[in-house]
Amino acid sequence: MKAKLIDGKAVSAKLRESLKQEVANLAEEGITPGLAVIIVGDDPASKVYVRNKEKACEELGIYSEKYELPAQTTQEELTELVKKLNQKPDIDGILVQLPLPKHLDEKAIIETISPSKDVDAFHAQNVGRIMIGDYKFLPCTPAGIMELIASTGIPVEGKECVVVGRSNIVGKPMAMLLLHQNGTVTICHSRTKNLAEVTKRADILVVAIGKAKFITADMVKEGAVVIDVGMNRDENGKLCGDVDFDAVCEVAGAITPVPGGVGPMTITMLMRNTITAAKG
Ligand code: L34
Repeated sequence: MKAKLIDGKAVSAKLRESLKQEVANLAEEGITPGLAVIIVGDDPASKVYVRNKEKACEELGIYSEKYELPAQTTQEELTELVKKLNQKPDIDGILVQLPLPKHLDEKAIIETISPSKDVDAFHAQNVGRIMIGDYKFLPCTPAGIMELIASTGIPVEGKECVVVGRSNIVGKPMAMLLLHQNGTVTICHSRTKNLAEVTKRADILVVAIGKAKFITADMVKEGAVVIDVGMNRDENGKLCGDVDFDAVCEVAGAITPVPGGVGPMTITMLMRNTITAAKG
C-alpha cells in the first residue's frame, strides 16, 4: 500500500477531546448543550448513525433526546414535533435524520426547523449563508471532510479539487467549502462526460455518489488525496465506500477508509455545531 491512511477515528477523537473541554467550560456558566434527534421509520443504517450520534453526546456531556417515530407518521405529526422542539429551551440543536419515508416532504420539514437550531445547516437560510461565506454552522459531512483534508497538512489553495456527486447534503456544499479555501473546484455528476478524465485531474478528489467501488485506480491521479463519502454494502454485505479502496491505495497519496473515515467526522461536526448553537 502506497497511500497514507487518513484516520477519521483518530482525527475525530482528537477534536472530541477539545469539544469535551468546551462542554465542561460551558457547564461552569450553567449551560448544557442539548440536541434532539428525530428518526422516522426503521431503516437499519439510519438507526446505527443515530445511535452513534447519541453515544457521542454521552461521551461529550451533551444532553440528548431521541424521538423514534413510526414509518407511517404524518407530515402534520412530524411538523408539530419540530415546532415543539423549536420552542423547547433545553434543546439547542434539532436534527431530522434523512432520508425520510417517501410520503413525507423532506424539504418542508427542513424549512420548519428554526434556522438557529438547524445543526445540519440544511435550512435554506443557512445554505444561503454558506454560499455568501457568512455562516454559523457548516453541514456536518463537508465540514468533517475539510478537517480530514487539513489533517493531511496539504493546503487546498490552488489545488484541482473534484467533487463527484451534487447532493444538497454533501456535493454542493462540499464544493463551496473547497472554493472558500481557494481550491479550483469541479463538480461531476451522472451526466458528466468522460468522468475518468476529470477525476484524474484531481489533486483532491471527494466522492459522494452512493455506488460501491465506483472509483477505480485508473480514475485517480498519482498522489491524490481521496475522500470517500460512500456508505454501501458490497456483494458480501460488507460496508464499503464509493472508492475501490484496495486498488486506489496503490495510486493515491492519502485516502480515507470506510468505515472509520468520513462517518465519525460527520458526527463530531454535529457535536461542534450543537455546542455552537448552545453558545447562542
Ligand atoms: N439529517 N441526515 C441528517 N444529517 C446527517 O448528517 C445525515 N448523515 C447521512 C445520512 N443522513 C443524515 C449522517 O449522519 C450520513 N450520516 C452518517 C453518520 C454516521 C456514520 C455514517 C453516516 C457512521 O457512523 N459511520 C461509521 C460506520 C457505521 C456503520 O457501522 O454502519 C463509520 O465509521 O463510517
